[in-house]
Amino acid sequence: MNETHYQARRQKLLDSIEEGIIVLSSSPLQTRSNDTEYPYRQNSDFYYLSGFEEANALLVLVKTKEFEKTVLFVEPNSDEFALWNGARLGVEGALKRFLVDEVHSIFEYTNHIKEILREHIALYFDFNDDSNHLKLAQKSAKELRESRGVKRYIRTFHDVTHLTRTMRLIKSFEEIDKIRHAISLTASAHHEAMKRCKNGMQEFELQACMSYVFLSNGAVSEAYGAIVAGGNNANTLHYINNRDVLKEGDLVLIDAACEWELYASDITRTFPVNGKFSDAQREVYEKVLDVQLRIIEAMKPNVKRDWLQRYSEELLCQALIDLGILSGEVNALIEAKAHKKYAPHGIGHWMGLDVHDPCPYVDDRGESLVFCAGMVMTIEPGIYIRADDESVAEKYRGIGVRIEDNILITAEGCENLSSMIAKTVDEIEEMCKS
Ligand SMILES: [Mn+2]
Repeated sequence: MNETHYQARRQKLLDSIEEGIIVLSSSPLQTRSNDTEYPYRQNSDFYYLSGFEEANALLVLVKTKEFEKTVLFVEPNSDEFALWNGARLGVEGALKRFLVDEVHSIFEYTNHIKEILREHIALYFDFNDDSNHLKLAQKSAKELRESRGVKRYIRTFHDVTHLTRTMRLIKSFEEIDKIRHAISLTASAHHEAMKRCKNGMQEFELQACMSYVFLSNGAVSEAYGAIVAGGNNANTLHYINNRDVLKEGDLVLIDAACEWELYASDITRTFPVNGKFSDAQREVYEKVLDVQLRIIEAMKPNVKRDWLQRYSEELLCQALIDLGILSGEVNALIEAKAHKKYAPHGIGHWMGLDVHDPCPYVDDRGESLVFCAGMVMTIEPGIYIRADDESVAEKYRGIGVRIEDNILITAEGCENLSSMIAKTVDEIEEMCKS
């Protein structure tokens, strides 16, 4: 991705508004303990429009009927900071690198913002942005309203993320390349876990062997906290403790993936700790797999996301009936939400710069969006049967299965970007053996 990509995105954003000021902040640094911080991760919307990974920065876009302007505020370089942390890009460096009209020190923002806002009537920002920079912009807008001689002042606040996240729905080739790269490392990591897994290992040992694959291949971070859930732990949907023993005869569910240049992957595989599915495990597994394959097959342009969710619930409900876990008629069971006990979560989510990409699911009228080429969605059906659920045949108790892939909608249909990861019973047992 080069600077012209980011410039084109800013232009597209400006083209979508009539006039006004857009303010977007970088992520704040997050304290981990005392004076140490979590590794820094840029705000996805800010990054999408700027390509800038440093903290304490601000992007301001100006649009009037007569002209447009992009201003970046960055933290200036200092010898003191460089000594401890390495050099920042600084004002000159940022001006050289980015295709923006002006770059100023963030410390001059206070002086600039009032001038920038003067005679403008609309302010666009992220309603979740609680930075002091944004608060100052709002305060300046209020002061301008009350100053003498100001004819036009900010009268409307707009949610800029609705615009940026609508743009983020359709991924460019360059973005899809990054997602593909993240997935390729994640594929190796899942295969490594299948190969390494042995009875009696700790869940965190599998997590560690996956982290090794990510880090040793240059990924900076996991895309989210890894779930390595042996046996009944798989029935806790967000199990991230990963501190239990992997037992002979259990399945292990791994939902783990890396981020590559800020783009996520999100993959789940479930496999037997000892490398061989029991009959009951295979029955449940193949039901979930069948549901997943049928949903992916149905994904193509113009299909409504809502319809896909409903279809997945029908398939999961039927699977639960086939297994003898539910009885009755599919529509009535869905109406009564009976399947939610065993399949409680949605079928998938947008994925991109954020693992759960916060792009809209409905249009301005509240109608479900239809799939278009370039959208990326996870497909992750699961069936979860708690060990203490006496309403289910004993052989199924304690089994939790989820299978998750990352699907790109194409002009013709869709492409499973993670199709190289072992998934059928035979492929998984083969991988576990090697
Ligand atoms: Mn997911």
